[in-house]
Amino acid sequence: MPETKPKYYLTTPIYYVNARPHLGHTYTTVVADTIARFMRMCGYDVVLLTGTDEHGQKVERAAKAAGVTPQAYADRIAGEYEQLWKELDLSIDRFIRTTEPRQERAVHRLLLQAKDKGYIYKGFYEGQYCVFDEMYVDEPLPGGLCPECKRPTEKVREENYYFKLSEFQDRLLKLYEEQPDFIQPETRRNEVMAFVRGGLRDLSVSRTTIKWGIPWPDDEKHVIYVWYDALTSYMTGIGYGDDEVQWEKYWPAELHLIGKEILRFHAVYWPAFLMAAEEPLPKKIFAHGWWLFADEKMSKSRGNMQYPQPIARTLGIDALRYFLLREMVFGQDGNFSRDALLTRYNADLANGLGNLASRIVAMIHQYFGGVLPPPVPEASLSQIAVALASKAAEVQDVAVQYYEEFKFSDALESIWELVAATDQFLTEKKPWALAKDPAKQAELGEVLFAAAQSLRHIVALAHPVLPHASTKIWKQLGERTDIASQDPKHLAWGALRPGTHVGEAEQLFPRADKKETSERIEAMEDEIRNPAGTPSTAPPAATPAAGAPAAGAATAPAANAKIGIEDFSKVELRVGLVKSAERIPGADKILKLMVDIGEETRQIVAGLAVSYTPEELVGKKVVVVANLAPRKLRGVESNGMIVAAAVGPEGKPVICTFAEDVPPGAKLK
Ligand code: ME8
Repeated sequence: MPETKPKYYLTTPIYYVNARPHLGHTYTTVVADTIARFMRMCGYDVVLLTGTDEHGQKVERAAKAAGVTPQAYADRIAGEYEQLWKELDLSIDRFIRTTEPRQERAVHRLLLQAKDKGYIYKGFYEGQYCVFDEMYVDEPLPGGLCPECKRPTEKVREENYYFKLSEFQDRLLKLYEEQPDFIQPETRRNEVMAFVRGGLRDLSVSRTTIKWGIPWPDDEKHVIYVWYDALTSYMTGIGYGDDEVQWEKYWPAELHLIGKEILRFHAVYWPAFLMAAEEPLPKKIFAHGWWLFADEKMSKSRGNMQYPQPIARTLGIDALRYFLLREMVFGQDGNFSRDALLTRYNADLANGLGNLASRIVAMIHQYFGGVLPPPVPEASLSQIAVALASKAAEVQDVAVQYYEEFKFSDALESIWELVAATDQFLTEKKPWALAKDPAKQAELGEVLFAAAQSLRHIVALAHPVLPHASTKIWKQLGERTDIASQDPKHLAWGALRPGTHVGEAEQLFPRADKKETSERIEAMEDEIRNPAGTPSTAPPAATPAAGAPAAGAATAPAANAKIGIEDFSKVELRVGLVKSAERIPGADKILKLMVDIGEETRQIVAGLAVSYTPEELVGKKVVVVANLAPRKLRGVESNGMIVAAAVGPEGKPVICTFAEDVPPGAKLK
């Protein structure tokens, strides 16, 4: 009989498609991915679900403003979510869109189960409605403002179906008391309990004023309340009403991860909906805090969003993950700043882990020809490395416990204590000095053996947060096993066998120049925010800075990631002859060029105006990226990109030339 793993089902919120994903959405999804990876390492059969919430008035209005149908709008933004999670390489097992047919079947089923038990009735509502929160407001603040979001509410009058929420007050309070960790953190639990103790009113679960939603099962005038719809997607995603085997296997969810602003929907309405339908309840709801920007919640409505792609494309996916999890205490709010990001990156990743790993691997090459030396006999081991071994064991216990408690920042802090202890160990033992004395070969071997074991512990423990870098270091250490299936509770000191051939040393986190990197990130942010415009602080994407991936490239790998030749060969580089060049009114950094690339003459918009006049460019042979999808810069279509070096702190573009005359259209290899 194959051993059956215990299951662990966790979810992120199902994100609204009224705007594109930003760093806040990325945060919850990265946290979920980290937990999923940790639980998989611990031997669980993990299912991680995310998705998009596509119905309701918000989406209806956003689509109208964009002049497209709600479905077309939803398709576009849902696609952006899927694409982003792919680019960030998140280990998502299920993606649910609430406009899928299976969702309608599941919502109807859950609703009818509750209706059959007598928890749904028809009534009449007249009062205020908050479109932003998609909810009725029984007691608006002065001026008719919503007490949740402080935005104006709208007067509505409609016939509705109601859910008898008022009947669940006692059962909900009993649930919170009997399962104290149902709502976490503790402060949030207290808030919810106070709210429920204050009394619950029946909840309207249908709308006649909105068309964009799942129709009521036997009354087409009504659509189902968007939160009833969205919450049910946690069940649809694992087969409710569709695939009984999957459903039975994975429900109830072990964890719903959410931001604190949607706690009431998850901790009050959701369990009540499930109790009414007599379905099992999720085990835990964790409401985390917000990323703030300049002390305000980062949100689409405030327009102060930061995006994850510029960070991932500049510093790497793992750097983004590390920052999000290390900087914010899970459960509390945290302020985002690029300065803090780059300080952490340089201190903890470039100078910290990256440097330690490349030093250890390089020294094994330098002193032992790339083969891990054997430890010296037991007696001297105790003299040399026992303190480091016991620090590794202690950090292992502590970090695992922190992961289990979702204290990611603490877990990383403790793992980095082992990074510091290993650095300190090398500083004290001075392998470079031991190497000069032939009588100290055994001791040198012991020092590097111990440092490598410690590094192995570090990367295994950091794997849930740094999946890519940890895997690379793991392989550099000569490990053939899969790091993702190491049990973090049982890492053995000495598991790395003497005689193992280590890989090439590689600096995984090159030091970042703070000013230049910050400007690059900002320029890429600008580009995402205003794809048709010119970035305000750096050359536009038509001339990528040296080493910087093109802004807007959907799946550009992290700057420090290696690509295979098959990836490079996807880029079609050709010699181009500039036939004409002109300025674009109102844009002082870019020029519109007509470039002969052999079979055709292309219009290309390039950020070369800071370095060249139009006249200087005419007649020049340049390198053109010929197979780039067309894009608009300042409203002018660009069909390709001119390759240039980015020089100096401003990234001044300098075009490439050829040592000999070459015909336009010649391919570069
Ligand atoms: O609320 N800081 O969708 P939504 C941290 N569709 N996390 C943030 C954040 C920030 N500044 N901004 C957003 C909805 N988030 C509903 C959910 S679930 C059945 C339906 C994250 O697109 C956080 O997880 O507004 C928050 O709860 C979620 O995005 C809200 O996403």
